[in-house]
Amino acid sequence: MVEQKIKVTDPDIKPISILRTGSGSLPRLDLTAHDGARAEIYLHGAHITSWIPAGGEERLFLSQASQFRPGTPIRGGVPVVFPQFGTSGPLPPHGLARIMPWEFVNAQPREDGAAALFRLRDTAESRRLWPHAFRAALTVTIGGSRIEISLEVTNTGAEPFSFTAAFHPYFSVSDISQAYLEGLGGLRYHDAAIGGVDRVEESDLITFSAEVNRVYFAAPTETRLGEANRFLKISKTGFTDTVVWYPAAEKCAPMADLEPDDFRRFICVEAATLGVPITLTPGEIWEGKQTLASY
Ligand code: TA6
Repeated sequence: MVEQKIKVTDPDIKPISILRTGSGSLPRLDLTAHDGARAEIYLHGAHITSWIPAGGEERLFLSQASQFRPGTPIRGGVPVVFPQFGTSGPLPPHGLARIMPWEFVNAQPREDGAAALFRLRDTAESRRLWPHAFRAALTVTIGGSRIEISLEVTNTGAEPFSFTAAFHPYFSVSDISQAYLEGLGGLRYHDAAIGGVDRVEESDLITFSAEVNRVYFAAPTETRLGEANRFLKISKTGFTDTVVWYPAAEKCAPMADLEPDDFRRFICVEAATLGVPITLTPGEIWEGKQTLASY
């Protein structure tokens, strides 16, 4: 395992980031804040695979059966979805960002934690699949009980383009049958699990027994994921919608990069913009954020 200490702005401050060789020999940044909050981020996809709040425990699910291979998405953590959500267009499912190698720009101590910046630009290969010039920047900021994940997309070309995007976090749960999600009551949603119908959410408290695969449109800034003994406040800005995905046993079983009973161990609550795609004119920038606070 190769370890390389990298950019620390103040020599008196202990290193906050180490670039390692992670699973599948892919490069991974290990980021630590002064208060002990930690995150691991693969340059492949700028994919966060671990987040441990200060004094806390792992809050992300990462599949033990995940592949770590160029061109293949990592299963679990926080996939970055861009410029296509799911299979809604001609690109690979959930777009290009999660299967491309990102550049690590720097890591900085912050007053209340630490931040790492990653960048992605269009390449000949990306333009073959999606013929647009873009720059994407992902910033991961950790500290205390929080993590903030920010995606900025710039149109660096001469023509406008449109895209859909999301953060697709897999939250670790100790027991899915005890977990509940609050804050989506009264919203219109599209339900892909039951034949693609549109409905209105009747309950403000969603529990997970059968498959859930829903896009909640014009979703509020905050939702809350509760368990018997812990709680996650999930906030977003810039993204209009919220996607909730729980595969249940039937959809989990055929997935080669999940263990058969992994459906018990995670729930995805995604900050997304898919109802109305984002359009950027040349030079224009869009930013979306998801912030998680663990209690
Ligand atoms: O966000 C929900 C979803 O689009 C589901 O339809 C489900 O397929 C999931 O994401 C995982 O997609 P993936 O391409 O990572 O297998």
